[in-house]
Amino acid sequence: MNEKTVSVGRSILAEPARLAEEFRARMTRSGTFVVNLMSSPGSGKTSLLEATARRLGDTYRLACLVGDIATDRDADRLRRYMPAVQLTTGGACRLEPPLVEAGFQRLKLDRPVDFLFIENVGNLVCPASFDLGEHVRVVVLAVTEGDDKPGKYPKAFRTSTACVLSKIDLLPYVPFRIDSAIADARSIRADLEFFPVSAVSGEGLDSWLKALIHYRNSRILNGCTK
Ligand SMILES: Nc1nc2c(ncn2[C@@H]2O[C@H](COP(=O)(O)OP(=O)(O)OP(=O)(O)O)[C@@H](O)[C@H]2O)c(=O)[nH]1
Ligand SMILES: [Mg+2]
Repeated sequence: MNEKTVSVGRSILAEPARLAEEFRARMTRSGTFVVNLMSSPGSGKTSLLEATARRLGDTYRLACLVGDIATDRDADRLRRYMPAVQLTTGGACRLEPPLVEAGFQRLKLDRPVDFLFIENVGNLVCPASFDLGEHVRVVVLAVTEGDDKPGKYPKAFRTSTACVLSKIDLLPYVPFRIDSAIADARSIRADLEFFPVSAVSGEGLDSWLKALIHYRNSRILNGCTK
């Protein structure tokens, strides 16, 4: 250790991890199922949430927190369907638990919601390293991004339960082989579940919504914390 090194004697990730655990436990107790959506910029996270909320909003109470480096644009889009708070990171490439907690307080919910969606900052690298207190992590991969991406960004796929293959209405126009993308991702995480979806045509939404409800029922109603 040189004279410019300060030893703190513990992991700098220990405090965020503790906050995330506490948040998840609190959400479980209140019956709120938390979904952390990750993807590279523009893969269709907000569009997926808009389409999801249009369908789930009649039956379930929803809210969302949406992370971006700058602007309130995504929260403005999502507020049409559910309470939404924008978390602007001012340059940081991912959300972290203290920002999520602050955003949750800003939602000022008068009663617990059934689903809390967290749209992470568009980035396939940094968000994968931070547990936000979610019950399920979902990685979105657009067919326009290339079927070779899982192997190049393995942590996002290794740490996710589900992968939404988005923009499938564009499959006729791009050289994306769904089977290759699935095989690549499953070589990283064998039990990853896939949901090919188009937020534009609505294709695949039924299976995605069914899975969301199933995840919530199995983790919240059965009292499992993660
Ligand atoms: N054709 C097609 N376009 C889509 C689909 N989903 C999203 N898009 C388009 O893709 C672009 C990006 O979509 P967003 O939903 O803003 O993507 P995002 O992942 O939230 O983007 P960031 O928050 O900036 O990372 C927009 O022009 C959408 O209209 C889809 O299913 N099909
Ligand atoms: Mg977005």
